[in-house]
Amino acid sequence: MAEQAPELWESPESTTVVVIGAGPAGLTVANLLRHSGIDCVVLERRTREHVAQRQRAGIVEARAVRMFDSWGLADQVLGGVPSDGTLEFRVDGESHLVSDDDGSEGPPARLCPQQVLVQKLTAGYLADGGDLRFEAADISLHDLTGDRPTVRYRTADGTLRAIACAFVAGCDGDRGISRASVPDGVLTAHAFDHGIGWLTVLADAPPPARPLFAVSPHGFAAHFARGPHASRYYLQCPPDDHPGAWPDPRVWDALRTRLADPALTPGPITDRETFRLRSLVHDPMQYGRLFLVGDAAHIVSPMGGKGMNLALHDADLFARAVRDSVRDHDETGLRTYSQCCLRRVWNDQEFSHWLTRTLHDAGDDTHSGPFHRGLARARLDRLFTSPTASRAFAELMAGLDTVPNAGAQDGRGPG
Ligand code: RFL
Repeated sequence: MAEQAPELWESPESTTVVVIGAGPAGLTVANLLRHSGIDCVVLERRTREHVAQRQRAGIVEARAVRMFDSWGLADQVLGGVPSDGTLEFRVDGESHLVSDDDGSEGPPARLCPQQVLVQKLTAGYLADGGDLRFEAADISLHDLTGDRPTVRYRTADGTLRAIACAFVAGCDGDRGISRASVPDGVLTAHAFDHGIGWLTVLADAPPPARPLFAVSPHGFAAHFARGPHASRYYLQCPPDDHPGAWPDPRVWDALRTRLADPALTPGPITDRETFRLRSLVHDPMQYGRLFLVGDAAHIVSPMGGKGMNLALHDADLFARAVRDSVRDHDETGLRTYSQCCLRRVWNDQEFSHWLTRTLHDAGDDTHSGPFHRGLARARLDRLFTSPTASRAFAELMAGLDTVPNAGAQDGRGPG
C-alpha cells in the first residue's frame, strides 16, 4: 500500500477563543468577545456571500434586542423595524389580534430578517478589526479536554493551519463538526418529530401588516414580513412532501384559501422548500473546553420564532462566561453555562410545542382527531378572551428572563 505523505501543518497560532461557524450564534459570540477586548478567530466553511444571503428567521425577540442594547451594540447590529406589538390569529377567516407586548420596560422586538442581522454582525466585527476566515475547510478539533485545545483547518488555497486556544465555541449548526467531535455517550440527545411537514416559500410579495397565523380545516398557514417588499409563507403539508409538488398556482391557491384572503397579492417566488417539524436538545452543551452554542446544541420547531433567539441567548451567556473567566478568573459562568442555557431551551421548546400543537390541531382534525381539535380550540379561546392568558403568551413571545442569573438581567451588565 502506498505510504501517505505526512500533512504539513504551519506552527500553531494562538488565540483565546476559536469560534466555529459564522451564523447568528458565532457572529454574536465574536462581536461580544471583541467588545470585551477578548481575542478570537472565527472559522466559517462557506463564502461571505453565501452566509450573508441565507434567509430564515425574521424576528429578534424583545429579550434579544435588550441583550444587544445592554452591550451597547443594538444600533450597530440590528436592522429592520420595531415590531408594533401585535400578532394576528385568523381562525376560519375570523381575525383575532393578540399583543406580544408584555408591558415591561425597554425596546420591543424587531422585525429584522436573519440575513440582515448576519450582514450587520459581520460588518461590525470586521470594521472593529475582528478576525473572520471564510472558506475554512476540513476543520478538526483536538485536545478538547486538555488545557489548550487546537483547531486545525485547510484554507481555500490548501494551506494547513492550526490554532491553539483556551476555548472553542461550537456555533456550526446542527450538521457541523463541533458536536460531531464529542465522543459517543457524552451527550444525550432528546429528539422529537412532530409528524408535521411545512412548505416554506419566500416571495417578492407585499408583507402583511403584522405577523399572521391562520387556522383552517385545510391546514395551517402563516404569512410574515421579510423586509419591506418580501414575505415568508408557511403551509402545512404531509411530513414527506416535496417542493416539486407545490407549483406556483397551487401555492397561491392554498394561501388564499387558508388565509381566507381571496385578494392576496402574489409575487415571484424566490425560494421554496419543505421540511419536517422537529425538535432536538443535546444535554449537556459542553465537552471539556468545547461549548456548543445555538443550533449546534438544539433545534426548535420554527413555530414561535425561537431558534435564532435561543442562539443569541446562548451566545450572550457564553461571552459573559469567557469574559468573567479571562478578566476576573471567575469560572462560575463557564461551570453553569450548560445548565443556564438548557433552562431557557426547555422553556422555549415547551412554548414552541404548545403553539405548534394548538395551531395545527385546531384546524385539521385528521391529524390528531376531534378531541384534540376541541382542546386546541379551547386554548385559543382562552388566549383571545383571558387577559391573564394573553399576558402569559406575550411574556413567552418576548422571551423575557424569568430565570435568575440567566442572562442580560443578571444585574451585572455586560461591561
Ligand atoms: P446556523 O445559522 O446554522 O449557522 C451555522 C454556521 O456554521 C457554518 N458551518 C461550519 N463552519 C465551519 N466548519 C463546519 N464544519 C461548519 N458546518 C457549518 C455554517 O455554514 C453556518 O454559517 O446556526 P446558528 O448560528 O446557531 O443560528 C441558528 C439559526 O440559524 C436558526 O435557529 C434559525 O434559522 C431557526 N429558524 C428560525 N428561528 C427564529 O428565531 N425565528 C424564525 O422565524 C425562524 N424561522 C428557522 C426559520 C429555520 C428554518 N430552517 C432552517 C428550517 C425558518 C426556517 C425555514
